Amino acid sequence: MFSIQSFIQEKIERERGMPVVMGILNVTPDSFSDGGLFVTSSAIENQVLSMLAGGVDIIDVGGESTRPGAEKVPLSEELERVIPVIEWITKRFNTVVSVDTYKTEVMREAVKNGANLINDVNALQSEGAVSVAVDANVSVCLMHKQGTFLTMQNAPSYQDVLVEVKRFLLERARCCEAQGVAKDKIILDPGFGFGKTFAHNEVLFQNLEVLTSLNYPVLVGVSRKKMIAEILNESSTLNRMAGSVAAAVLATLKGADIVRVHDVKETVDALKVTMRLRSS
Ligand code: 9MG
Repeated sequence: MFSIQSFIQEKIERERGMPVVMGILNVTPDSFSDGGLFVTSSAIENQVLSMLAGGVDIIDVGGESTRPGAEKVPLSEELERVIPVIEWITKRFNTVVSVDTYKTEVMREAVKNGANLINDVNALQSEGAVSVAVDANVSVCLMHKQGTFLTMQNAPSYQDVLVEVKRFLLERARCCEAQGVAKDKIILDPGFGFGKTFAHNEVLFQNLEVLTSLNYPVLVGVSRKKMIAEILNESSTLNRMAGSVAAAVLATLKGADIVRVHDVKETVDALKVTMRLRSS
């Protein structure tokens, strides 16, 4: 059965320290960066083929945008959006598929249809979510966020963001393990932009080593996010590629094992060069 830790280890050994690249496939009409681009089946197919050609390792399929204030999608609609896509990818290609959802029913159907990883921005806190992961024996990504999707960016506040994010992630990992999720199937994720100001994101990123030394793989997702825009003073999401690639490379140098990105080929190329030319 697929274990994310072995998957990462094999890739690192095979490809000179290269991290795992997770490509984002939003099948939503309203995602913050590529909303509406991948809603027809030919657009989805083209995007999957382009990510595979670019060197993607995991395709993360999501049917509901998690950007602040995004409209909630009814369960039936989310299922209709993501399940055929997951089934299509897993039947045709030998690639790992993750499902980006916080809804237990979507997780259950996704793993039945071949998803090997549950990427949950709610860290498996929905009723029954941990049981789905345990019963299907799949890997999970536990992400930190403060507050609800609707209000999380209103006034995020922490005494010490690094300490609180670290504590939350370790608590969730231990809680999942106590219920039967194997340790080698858990990924931690600080959740950049989820209930965090620019300053909070900056502290987390600058101190990423605190999280990457916890003995769990760490996923970093900053691709095209507002924190990149704020540094670049760039409002268009499509002009954030170079900044996003730089952040993915730096995250990897700070020990991140997985980077979640929109621009797969550009990120893979930058990582290949970095890994080949770095001193050790
Ligand atoms: C779905 N999604 C959006 N941003 C994300 C991030 O930073 N990490 C993970 N795991 N998922 C995300």
